[in-house]
Amino acid sequence: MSSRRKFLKLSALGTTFLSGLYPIEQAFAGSLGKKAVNKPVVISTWDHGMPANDAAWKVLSQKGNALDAVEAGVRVPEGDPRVRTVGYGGYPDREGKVTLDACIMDKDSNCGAVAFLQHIKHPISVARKVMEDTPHVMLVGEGALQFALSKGFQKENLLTPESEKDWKEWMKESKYKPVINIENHDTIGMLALDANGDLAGACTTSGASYKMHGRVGDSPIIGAGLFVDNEVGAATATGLGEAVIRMVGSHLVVELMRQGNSPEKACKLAVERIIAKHKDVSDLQVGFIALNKQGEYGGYCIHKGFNYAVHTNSGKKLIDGKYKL
Ligand code: SD4
Repeated sequence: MSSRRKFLKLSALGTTFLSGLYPIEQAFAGSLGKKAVNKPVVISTWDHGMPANDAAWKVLSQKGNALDAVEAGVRVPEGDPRVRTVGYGGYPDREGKVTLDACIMDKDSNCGAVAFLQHIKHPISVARKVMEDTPHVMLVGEGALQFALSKGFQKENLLTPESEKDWKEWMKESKYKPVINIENHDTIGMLALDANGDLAGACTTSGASYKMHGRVGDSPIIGAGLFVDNEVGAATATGLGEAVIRMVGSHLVVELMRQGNSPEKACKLAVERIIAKHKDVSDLQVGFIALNKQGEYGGYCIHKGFNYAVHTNSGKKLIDGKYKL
């Protein structure tokens, strides 16, 4: 290329960079024939992922790391009583107790989780403390609560009058048949790729509404509700946890990406595996989202109705997940 043409091409790239539309790193990667890395990126399940992503983006856009971003992000729905299946205000189990599950995983495969945790508004932050301050990966129930209190978390009542009212209504018939996309639709799983190119993920929920006391779903199980491999990508799940655990869903999605599948294709193949292993999926909803090292992302679910939120340098959006049935 003549030096004049090179100059024109580079100055055009510079102008686009200044306009903020096309980060220069991607522009150069493209001009060198390498696949551009789209970073930072944060994606999360459902529409409450939009405000959660905003909080994560604040961290990412200031060159913060993916781990801090996902923790800050999912704390938003955890603390919002209007979000009825995460954290404070979440639907209780059939005994009227709000029991929470959460896990977090970083770029070095460090991970922490809590399950069947009561009275603590931000289980994701307790999960992070388990990861950072203990030799273990998971603490549950009373032990998790004692640990949280020892770390300065406050004991609170998480059952709001609204959730209590709905539970009492449910108790009249007490029929356990979760309504897909409604009673089971608010777990937040979040994945981020930071400016450094490192991945992390977080997943937090009050679990299936009106579950049996003591029931734990996929969300705090590393490999099921969340998995991160910094060489390949990350995935997280929402929907009926029992079906996700059976297939170790998020780990499966990451392994499918390792085999060369795009994030969306990997989620689709994992969903197909779940469908193949269950006789009747008419009432079964599962959705996955995934993000790879290039900053490509995708999602896929069994039934229509699942969506996920994305925030990149080009802005933020809510995407309807593609579906099988
Ligand atoms: C669970 N997977 O406890 C969770 C529920 C969920 O969207 O994801 N809801 O089974």
